[in-house]
Amino acid sequence: MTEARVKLIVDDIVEAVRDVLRKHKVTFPEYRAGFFHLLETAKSGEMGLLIDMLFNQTVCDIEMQSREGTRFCVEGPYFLEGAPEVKDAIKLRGDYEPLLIRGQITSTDGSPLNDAVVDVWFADPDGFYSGFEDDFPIEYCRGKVRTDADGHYSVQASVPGEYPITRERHGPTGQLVEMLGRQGWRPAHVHFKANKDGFRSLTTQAYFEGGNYLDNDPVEAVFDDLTHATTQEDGTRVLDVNFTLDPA
Ligand code: MBD
Ligand code: FE
Repeated sequence: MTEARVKLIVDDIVEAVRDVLRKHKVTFPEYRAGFFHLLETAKSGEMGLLIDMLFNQTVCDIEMQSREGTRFCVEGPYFLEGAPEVKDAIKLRGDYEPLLIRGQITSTDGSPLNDAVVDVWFADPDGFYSGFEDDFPIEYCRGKVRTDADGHYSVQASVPGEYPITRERHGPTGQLVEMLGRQGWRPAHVHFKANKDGFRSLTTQAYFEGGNYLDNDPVEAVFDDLTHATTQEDGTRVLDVNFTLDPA
């Protein structure tokens, strides 16, 4: 990002916030209340959560104006660069229901993409992400899988829990969600980030047809084209998710 671009955008953010302060004749005590709320959010380690909840989907919408293929969707605050490469199975935790996640990655022209690398990450059944909790190392509930010669990938995972942005789990952010009159639970979802040389990186999510909170996601990141029915195969639940990558 260039310095000129930082100046352009930050100047406009500051001006937009000042406009709101003037519009609502914000008092000094109100200003301080907001100030301390943001400080508390930072102290609780929830700054990423707050910012992504409010703004990540907007940036994804902008991204979609200039790309083809699978919808780009919220990355959220819980992606980690260092997830292990996995062959067939991701390490799992808790009282989980197995979920086989598989699919094919193709280019916008329909050709299968071999050796594409897909980061897959999801919450455990209790709605926790690995790498963000003590005793929940990043080898769990996340991994990098690679497509074969026909562009297929397949990995054993677990059905993710719904994710609470609630007062009980997240103090300041959950409180804000309540004050805004929203409900705080994210629907169950799986995150993906697909990379292949010569193609634009794709970050997206998959949701489960018939799941809770699909109509009132606090992050506003649910779309029909990202919502999938699962099937049952040899007693295991299967989520088929194909991705179409946009040539760079
Ligand atoms: C999540 O699990 C998530 O994916 C986002 C975008 C925000 C909060 C929690
Ligand atoms: Fe998530």
